[in-house]
Amino acid sequence: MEELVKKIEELKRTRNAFILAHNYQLPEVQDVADFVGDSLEMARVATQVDADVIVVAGVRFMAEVAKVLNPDRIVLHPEPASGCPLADHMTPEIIKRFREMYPHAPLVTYVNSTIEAKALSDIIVTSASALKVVSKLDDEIILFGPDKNLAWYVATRTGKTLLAVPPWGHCPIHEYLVSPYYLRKAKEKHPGCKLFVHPESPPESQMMADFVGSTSQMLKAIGEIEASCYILGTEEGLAYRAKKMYPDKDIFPPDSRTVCIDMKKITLDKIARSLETLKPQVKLRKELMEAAREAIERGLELAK
Ligand code: CIZ
Repeated sequence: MEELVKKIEELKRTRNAFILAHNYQLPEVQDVADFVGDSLEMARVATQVDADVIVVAGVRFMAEVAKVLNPDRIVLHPEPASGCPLADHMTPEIIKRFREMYPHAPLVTYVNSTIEAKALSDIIVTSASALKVVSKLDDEIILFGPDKNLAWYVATRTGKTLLAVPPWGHCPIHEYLVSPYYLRKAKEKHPGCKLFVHPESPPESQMMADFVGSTSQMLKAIGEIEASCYILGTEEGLAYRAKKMYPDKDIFPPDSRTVCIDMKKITLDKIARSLETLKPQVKLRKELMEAAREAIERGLELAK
């Protein structure tokens, strides 16, 4: 592994490349990255880096966002099969049906969505920005997709009506493995720990939590909510990042099976190969990129 890391470091220099990694990536991928964060942070950093090549260690929609915000740079996604089942719930056909039924409601779309869905949306949010952005809107009825649990989280805190597009959209990891059943087992295994839960988790799990927030908000909250140990109710990669930031605290994922297989498809050897060959590059249709960029930028502006 040491050899591979050296090779990647060398390729980064020769290619003038920058590696962005999501908080859910494999530990060794997080360690080799120039920046690790959530998708909002990754999107912001992507626009500021002075690199010819951006490597996105994350799922497909994250690589697409990096390309949309950096259309003139080479954006590499080392494993194009790293997708997001949550994103796939919100198809253009479903969006059209809801738009027809609620022609006056804005469509606020979670960043975990396809480029086609983004291009049909008014505003793009992340789990870190959704609450702030929706609170700022004058509208009381809002179409929100594709995550029904995040819609519930925002609706309960803003008092607005968020119609989930589609009503069944969910992330399988959060829906089934950050469920009350696994959280109860985690609390039994680690008594006395604070329980943090991601808003992609079911309402019943959110109601059990000491804190509900995005990955970046959870990392911040560990520093603010005093405890000796924490259970992070989200994909297990975040616990690695958190332990690096807070070496004196005990931090656990809810269960060893809370793993997003798609996130873990990005490996060091794929990153090295990608930097060597400058493939696979993210290529998107111009009109899709332009429409998506408008919605993403509106969301970034409102998130300020
Ligand atoms: O926004 C992101 O990066 C995701 C997918 C989760 C989170 O809360 O950071």
